[in-house]
Amino acid sequence: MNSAILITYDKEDSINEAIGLCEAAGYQVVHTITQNFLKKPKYGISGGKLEMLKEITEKLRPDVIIFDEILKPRQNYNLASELHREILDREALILEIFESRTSSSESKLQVKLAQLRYEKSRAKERVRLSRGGEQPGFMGIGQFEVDIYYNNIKHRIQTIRSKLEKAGKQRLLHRQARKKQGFKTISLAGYTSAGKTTLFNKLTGESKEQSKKLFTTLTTTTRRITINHEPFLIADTVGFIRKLPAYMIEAFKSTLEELIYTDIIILVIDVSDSLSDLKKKFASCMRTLSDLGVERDKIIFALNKSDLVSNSQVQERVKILNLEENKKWVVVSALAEKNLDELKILIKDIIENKSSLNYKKNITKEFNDPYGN
Ligand SMILES: Nc1nc2c(ncn2[C@@H]2O[C@H](COP(=O)(O)OP(=O)(O)OP(=O)(O)O)[C@@H](O)[C@H]2O)c(=O)[nH]1
Ligand SMILES: [Mg+2]
Repeated sequence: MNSAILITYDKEDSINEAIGLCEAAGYQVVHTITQNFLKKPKYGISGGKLEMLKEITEKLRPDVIIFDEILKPRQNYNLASELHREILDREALILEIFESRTSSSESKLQVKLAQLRYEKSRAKERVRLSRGGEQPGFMGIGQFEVDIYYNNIKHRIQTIRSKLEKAGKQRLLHRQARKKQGFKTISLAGYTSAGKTTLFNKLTGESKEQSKKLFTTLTTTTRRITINHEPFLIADTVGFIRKLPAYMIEAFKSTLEELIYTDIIILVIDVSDSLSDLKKKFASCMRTLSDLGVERDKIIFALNKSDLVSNSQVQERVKILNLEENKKWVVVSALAEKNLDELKILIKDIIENKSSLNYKKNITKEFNDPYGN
């Protein structure tokens, strides 16, 4: 396993999530440095922290340094020149995880698209750095080559887009066929590691990989289940994460699009999270769903991992998430198979009385993501 020094925010939730991401990408974190502001212009971190980081890097000799924020090419370059190590920012790290996890040809294309867009957004500035002979690998290239490099990325993006469009059309045909056959569809959505696949397995009797690692699932799987003698199709999807730039969500759009057309979305929420994490993750999920254009009233909230918290803690969380006025939530434990029947009853009720219920809309407004994502 490769080793990494991690730089992240000075908060327990951030530290845990960042370590989770590092491990998911196959890095062992040998040291963590925290700071409450990571957007300083020159290095992201302060000069004092940089000195400390230099010393520790000398001593521990990690393979990479992981910076849990999005770095500009200039900042990345500045850090790399001081530390003589490869620097991975949050986006690059997530891309590495995605890359190692893809299995279907569609998800490979999606990840490639995200990588190219990452590359494209940095291409111009990287080339500008190279003008001063500063950026290794771009030394001494002229405007002509710069244009070729940039256009090449653009061209590859175009090619992948059209392939993905084709895959999207294929999905459309599948959807239409399912509709014709009279299947109602259910999709599981939620923050990464909330327990979507565990719930999927329990509802379908499957044994798809579930794990503590973030982003275990990248490919959508659909299975048939029966609820009260009625057949449904249920799909597991890629998890959400905060501070994901729009283009990455867009890269996964054809997969996530299923969420727009599905009859019911079960938004899986990990109730065992700390309150601040719970709120942030919830806001981030609601934002992503609303960005995708999902109708608010087809969401069921499944408060999962209830085996890890007390009843009163669950109630507190229901209040905090403002779910009380909304009748469409259920407390479950996928692992302990608790209340899964209640979940099924809720699904059935909604399908049967879809129009007769009146739900509160615009929950996203009350939960603005502090990171602006
Ligand atoms: N205690 C407890 N653990 C759970 C429960 N549901 C899931 N887990 C655990 O949470 C971890 C993540 O579960 P997954 O089902 O892989 O989560 P996911 O939402 O599919 O995650 P990604 O595919 O990475 O987005 C695993 O270690 C599960 O065993 C639950 O109800 N209770
Ligand atoms: Mg999963």
